[in-house]
Amino acid sequence: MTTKLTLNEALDIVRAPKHTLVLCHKNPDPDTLGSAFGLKHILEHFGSRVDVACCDKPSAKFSFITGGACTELKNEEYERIIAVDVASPMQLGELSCFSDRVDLIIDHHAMNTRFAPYYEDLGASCAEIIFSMYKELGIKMPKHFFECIYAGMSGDTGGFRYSNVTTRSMEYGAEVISHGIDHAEINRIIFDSRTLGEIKAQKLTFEKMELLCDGALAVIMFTNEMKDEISIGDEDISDIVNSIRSIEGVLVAVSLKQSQKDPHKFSVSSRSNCDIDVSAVCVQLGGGGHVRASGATVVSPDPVSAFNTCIPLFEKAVKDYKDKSNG
Ligand SMILES: [Mn+2]
Repeated sequence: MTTKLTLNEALDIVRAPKHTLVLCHKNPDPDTLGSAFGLKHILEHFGSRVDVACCDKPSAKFSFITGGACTELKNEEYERIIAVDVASPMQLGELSCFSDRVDLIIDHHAMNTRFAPYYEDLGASCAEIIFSMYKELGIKMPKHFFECIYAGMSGDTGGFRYSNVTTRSMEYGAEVISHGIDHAEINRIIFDSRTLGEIKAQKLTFEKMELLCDGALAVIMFTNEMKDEISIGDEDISDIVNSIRSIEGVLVAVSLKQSQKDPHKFSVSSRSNCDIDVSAVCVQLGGGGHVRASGATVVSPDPVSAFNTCIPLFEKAVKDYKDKSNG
């Protein structure tokens, strides 16, 4: 049984100066990174020494968030561990060994498994929560803090466009911008800039993807063999599900990515363009997330069996939705 904390209880933890490890979720996106590095500023303000760690290497384009800081786990002893934007121990990937030592979870996922004392708020991004902490604390923060927060807010809302955007998202966004950050440049980096490896991955994705359920379900299985073929790494395919999701007529997009470190592991990312709840499907696969953006990791001997484990569940969800819509 874990404890639900109030904002002030969470802030009491944050205020205590301690040598702290902040953990991000695997496949790091702007929200987990922006929340972690934003929180690092707050913790440092109160005299803590802070390292941020993630099991996967962040894309080079997010160095404006990390400031080039190492996000590999250092061989140090920490007095306190805080997880940000992490819905379950599984989402820590290889750092899940720390899950039973986490002192505080700060998260916005409705499906959070609450594996440690947690402070949650179901806002559009975890960065919104870090920003609400900053507001409550009434402290002064450097410009980089606001860049981190903006990156998280914008990343998880697709540039303040998704259905998760609330009036609070817009109000916070406006307040963050008032600190003189270059929000247009941050959005350009997140949404309009790709590494060459990502472009190559996108090209191969469009060649190899499959359209099922009469074009309503787009699926890409990205194998290690495909990565070798175009000399790219895992960091280049973190976002491929969003490429196929934009195809007209697609209701649900799913990517299955074979891990280079462990070829028997396949990470599933799913996006819904409608009311189909992809998190319900991902829960069946041992994962979870948001209604319209969810993931899981499946263990399978080979790509074909990974496909056969996952895709029929998504097909069923799409078919059920279509049947219901057709009355
Ligand atoms: Mn998030």
